[in-house]
Amino acid sequence: MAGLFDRIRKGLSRTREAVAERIATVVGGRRLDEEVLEEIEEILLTADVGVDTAVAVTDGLRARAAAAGAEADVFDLLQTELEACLLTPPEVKINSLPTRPYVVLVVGVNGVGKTTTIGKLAQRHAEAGHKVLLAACDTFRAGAVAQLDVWAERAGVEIIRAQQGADPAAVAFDALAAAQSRDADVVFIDTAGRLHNKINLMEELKKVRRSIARQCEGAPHDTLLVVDATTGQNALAQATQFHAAVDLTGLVLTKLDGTARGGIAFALSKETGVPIHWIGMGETIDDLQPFNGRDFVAALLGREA
Ligand SMILES: Nc1nc2c(ncn2[C@@H]2O[C@H](COP(=O)(O)OP(=O)(O)O)[C@@H](O)[C@H]2O)c(=O)[nH]1
Ligand SMILES: [Mg+2]
Repeated sequence: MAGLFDRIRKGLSRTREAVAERIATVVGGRRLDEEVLEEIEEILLTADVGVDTAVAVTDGLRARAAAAGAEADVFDLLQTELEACLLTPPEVKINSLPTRPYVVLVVGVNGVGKTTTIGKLAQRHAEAGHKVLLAACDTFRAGAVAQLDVWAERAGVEIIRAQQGADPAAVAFDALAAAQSRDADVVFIDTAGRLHNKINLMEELKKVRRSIARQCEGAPHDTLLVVDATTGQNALAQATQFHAAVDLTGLVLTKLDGTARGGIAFALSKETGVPIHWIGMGETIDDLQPFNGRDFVAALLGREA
């Protein structure tokens, strides 16, 4: 779909300027010799793809360029090499939820876009005709429930609220009981932002997870970590530690519109082995799009869909 790809292209424009445009300048009709390869590696590193990915990609370019000789188009080679570094997410389950209620736990540090992402996903599911329930388990921050409320109203979906200071594990438990008795199709559990290196807060999150599993066998069916692309390498530390604590099934990479460091998508895939499910490129609902490695790389390199 051209419209969709254009949106991704637009969202990735700052990273594209930092990667594709600089690589085009460096290559500029030259052969892919060691000097050019080194400069490409450097450019990839500044876009936060991480050392492993940068080295793997330039090694791959070197090998492919040798095989293809003078015919090699560096952007064709880059597309193949970069795409190979990304993991394919499972098919987006909006149209065919495998079980009911399908429970999605959403975690991450403060301000990364958890509540916004839930609002956007709730709206998508509501549009698909699903009965959606939101569980406001961010009982820590004043105003957090009200913020989720706004999204619930906008999407026309139900919400289970809790008092500020309530035990988030108990709220999650109650929300799942409500989801079962009301026959909800999908439940999104919003949690308080927490630093990945605060042990007690990570323990609290594990407790939320256990509480969900106790009320609903097999749940959570997805545990999504939301990370802010503008934080660059710190996003990696977050992903590693949250994954160790609550077994992530997917990542949501937000705020790609505000950064030239979109290369973090590659480092995240490589280091955690957890696929990116969604990318966020702005604050409106259409700015959250399913992740597709091929389109992501094409948009990054300024190629056609
Ligand atoms: N530019 C941009 N802003 C975003 C994106 N996702 C979320 N935001 C904004 O980030 C801020 C924090 O979002 P919020 O959902 O409250 O984060 P939470 O603390 O993780 O729940 C809000 O102002 C959102 O509008 C995105 O993809 N791009
Ligand atoms: Mg929030």
